[in-house]
Amino acid sequence: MTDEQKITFEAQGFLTIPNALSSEELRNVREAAERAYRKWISDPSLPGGRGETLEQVQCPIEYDDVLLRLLWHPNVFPLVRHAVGDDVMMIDNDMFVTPPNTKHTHAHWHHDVGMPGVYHPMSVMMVKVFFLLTDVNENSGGTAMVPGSHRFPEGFQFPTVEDPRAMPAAVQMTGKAGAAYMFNGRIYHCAVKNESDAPRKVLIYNYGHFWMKMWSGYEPSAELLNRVEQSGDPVQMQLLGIGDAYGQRLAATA
Ligand SMILES: O=C(O)CCC(=O)C(=O)O
Repeated sequence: MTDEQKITFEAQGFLTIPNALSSEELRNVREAAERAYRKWISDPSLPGGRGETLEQVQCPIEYDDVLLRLLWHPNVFPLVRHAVGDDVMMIDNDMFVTPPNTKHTHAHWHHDVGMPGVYHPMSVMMVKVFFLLTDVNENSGGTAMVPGSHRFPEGFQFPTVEDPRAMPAAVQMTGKAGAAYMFNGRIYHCAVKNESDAPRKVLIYNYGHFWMKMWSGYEPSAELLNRVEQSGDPVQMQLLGIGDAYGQRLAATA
């Protein structure tokens, strides 16, 4: 992380990474995402959410290694590792497709992190990365955040707003396909409704500490674990949860 990125992430609670993917990578990732989506849509037994305001393809890393490899993408993962620490692990991963012209948001204002027993304002428990697969402007159903809210005191009362856009001081995340952004899971955030005529497509990778449990339903399959174990790669193995709960951390050279 550059000094500017460190200060920005600490102060705002989020960081944008324009051009995280090269145009060739973006093309490959989009094709892989489309294949995964087609498979998922044709088989209702595959896990995820099939709602009017959101199609949520659960565990895209199980569908294609192109989607798996984004977990440790060299333009993004080092920033996540810096923010979370050397004991970083995947907590969940999703592909979100927000249909065009949604009637309301699929995610109102919330924090991702709120477990009791930890003073969250000073902690970085989770960091979530969004890779944009489509261009996202103010009207296309993107994430909004209150800058700095990851450090607001426990119990801070945000106003209740009917339309997510009415939250005072919020900023709307926009960007070109191929861009990424990452945020501290405690930041107050939401999605706005998609008022555009095009679907909004993102890949989401959520990271936490190795001693945490993965979100239920996101534990890697035996087949994937076996493959990653065979690779012998310490980063891949740790990200998928292979190791001792309280001793596992990446070496400086990994
Ligand atoms: O779709 C979005 O931009 C927001 C998603 C969200 O709220 C979350 O991942 O916790």
